[in-house]
Amino acid sequence: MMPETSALLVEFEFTTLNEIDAISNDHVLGLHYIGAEALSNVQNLPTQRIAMPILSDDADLLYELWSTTKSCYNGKFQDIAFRATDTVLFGVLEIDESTLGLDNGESTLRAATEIAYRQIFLLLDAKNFTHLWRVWNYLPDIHAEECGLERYRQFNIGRHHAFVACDRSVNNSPAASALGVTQGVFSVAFIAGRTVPTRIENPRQISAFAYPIEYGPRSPAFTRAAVVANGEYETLFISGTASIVGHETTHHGDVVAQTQETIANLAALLEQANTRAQASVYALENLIYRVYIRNANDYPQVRQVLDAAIGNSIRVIYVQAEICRQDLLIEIEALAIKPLALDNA
Ligand code: 3EB
Repeated sequence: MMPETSALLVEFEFTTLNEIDAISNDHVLGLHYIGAEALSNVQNLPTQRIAMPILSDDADLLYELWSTTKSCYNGKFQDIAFRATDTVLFGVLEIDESTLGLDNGESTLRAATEIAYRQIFLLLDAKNFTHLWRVWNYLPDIHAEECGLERYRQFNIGRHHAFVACDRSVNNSPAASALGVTQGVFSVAFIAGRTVPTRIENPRQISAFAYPIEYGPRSPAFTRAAVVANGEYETLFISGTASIVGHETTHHGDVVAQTQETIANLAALLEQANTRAQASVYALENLIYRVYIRNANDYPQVRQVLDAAIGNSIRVIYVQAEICRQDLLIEIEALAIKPLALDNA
């Protein structure tokens, strides 16, 4: 007999499509729409438009769909468009900073970020999706100065304030990425659920939420990776990972060495996840990757390093993006979705 399980079952699927006609599937939660010209919304689905040039030659535009094994319902809450089942919620919000009309000389990105995260936490509290699992942040003009501080740092202040204001500890942050975009407005996409994620930190790095003040007055609220059980599947979300050891950027100006160091950091996270599972569940060869490269010219070299270290049959897309620290040339995020082994087989 199968044990009685609660109704909290959901299984993710993740598909990359080069073309999309009509998504008639009510199991789709939402999507990431990626490419230099990814400027339109896709049907009525929560869509995070990521206007970044794709460097690999798979396609000029890609659609990364998040779906589940259950039917989803649609919702709107303030600036958030979301879709959800009874156990998982995918939401997207965009804030056009030029519409905020601040008159107090405050950083518009800091204000927009605080608004965005307050809305997210309000929605999650109201719907009892207590746990934020994974967040993607895309910031226009990430390196520009605003009110005497780089906008990425202003973003960190706004995010930190919202966590504190909404009684969320930054030590319990979600997995995340934060990248610069050259087109489009500030956007945040997120996945939340009712189950507690297991947060994984990297022993080679200081936790981002504990970075020293030299990286900004408020530390970045994210964890290095998170594992969530969802129904018959377990999902590993690996945050944007870079060539950082301790809290310092390593290999300045050397994209090959930065890529190798980044892969060493990814491997360290997998080791933590496998130790926790007491089994070799995760391997570099089996992850799905998004690779952000600052200088498009570096793409062939970066690709060579990944091919040599991980193999050339991995699922990966390469995009050109600004990375939050000016001395970082590359950042890699990853994902794994594993069926849970049946204990009673
Ligand atoms: C780092 O390790 C690189 O601010 O949410 C990676 C992933 C980075 C997420 C964020 C920042 C963020 O500090 C930068």
